[in-house]
Amino acid sequence: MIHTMQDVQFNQILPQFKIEGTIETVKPLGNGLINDTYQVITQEKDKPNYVLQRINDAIFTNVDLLQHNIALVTNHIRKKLEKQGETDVDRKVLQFVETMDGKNYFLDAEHRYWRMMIFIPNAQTFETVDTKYSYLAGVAFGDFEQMLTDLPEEPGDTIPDFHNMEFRMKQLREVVKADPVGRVEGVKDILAIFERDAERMCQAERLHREGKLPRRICHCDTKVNNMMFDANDGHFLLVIDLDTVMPSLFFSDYGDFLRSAANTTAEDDPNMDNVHFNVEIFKAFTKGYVESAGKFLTPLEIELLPYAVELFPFMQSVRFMWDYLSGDHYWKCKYPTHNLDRSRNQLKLYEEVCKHEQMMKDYIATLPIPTN
Ligand code: GN1
Ligand code: MG
Repeated sequence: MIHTMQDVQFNQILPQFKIEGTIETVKPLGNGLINDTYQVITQEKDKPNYVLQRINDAIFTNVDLLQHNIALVTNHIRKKLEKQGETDVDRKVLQFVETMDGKNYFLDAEHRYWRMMIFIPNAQTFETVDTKYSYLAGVAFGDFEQMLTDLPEEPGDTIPDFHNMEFRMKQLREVVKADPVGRVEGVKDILAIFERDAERMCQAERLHREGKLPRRICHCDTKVNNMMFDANDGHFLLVIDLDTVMPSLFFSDYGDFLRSAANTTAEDDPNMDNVHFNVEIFKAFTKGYVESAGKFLTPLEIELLPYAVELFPFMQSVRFMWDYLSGDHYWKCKYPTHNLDRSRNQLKLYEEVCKHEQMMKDYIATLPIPTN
């Protein structure tokens, strides 16, 4: 039985949750860069396994709001699925486990926040997708957004200004000015590219201020590995990692998915020759997304889809650079220039995507826009 890992005393945390069954093992799970995630396996075949997560409260500073949002979203989706007569509800929406005192997270003596959910059996995630899964992901994220269009209350901002490009530039400029770890001199070439394109990349916020672009409830972390598919026949099951579900400009989900899925390599590959834009993945995802989200997107939002594909690698490059210049406090790094490599990689992807702007526009123009 494993009851300690690094400095974590699992035997003090696990009994705080209303778990069924006898715990057999606890082991690390997944590739999240923000929270620490563990799988909790029970002995009995007829009892569920669980996912235990330590919430990174340096990033999600209001854990109460975070968990409130997630409960709001999962309860809403569950109700919808039940109403639609869905038979596999437990594998189509996350279910959180209450603590002994009826809360949806536990604060331990060392001031660490924990939450627990039921492990979804017979399901899998992918780090890369082919065109078939890309299409399914497009439909799925559009449907996910659609389900959230009538939430009974608006979720709060778990990370204010999360996908706000103006804010990300401001953050970057502040750290460039302060240069706390003396890294600015070495990245002047990249900073010049950011400044060259900043205004164009900030157009979404301007359009929002002018009342032309609405804020919608988005997932805001639509990386490929945040979706689960059935392990047997591959059908789509659910969207996971709901920490950043909040009001945002719609680009968030569309653009961020392609940022990870349509990169021909991993976001931290240090060899820039490997970074290209996968046009087939773009087409498949866009087709699926427009088929589902096209029901509620405005003509301007559809017109701006190619901009969204450019925006997300650009924004991610700025964010990785900000963390590199700050001294690497935000993302887990495996070596000293890890964030710098990530930033360069995302900038290369941005430049590759920009070369395909006309192709993206032409392709989107061929897609039928569904009516509600
Ligand atoms: C973080 O939690 P994770 O690893 O799915 C980040 C995303 C970035 C991503 C880059 C809350 O996502 O915004 O796109 O890393 N999440 C947060 O890999 O900052
Ligand atoms: Mg994640």
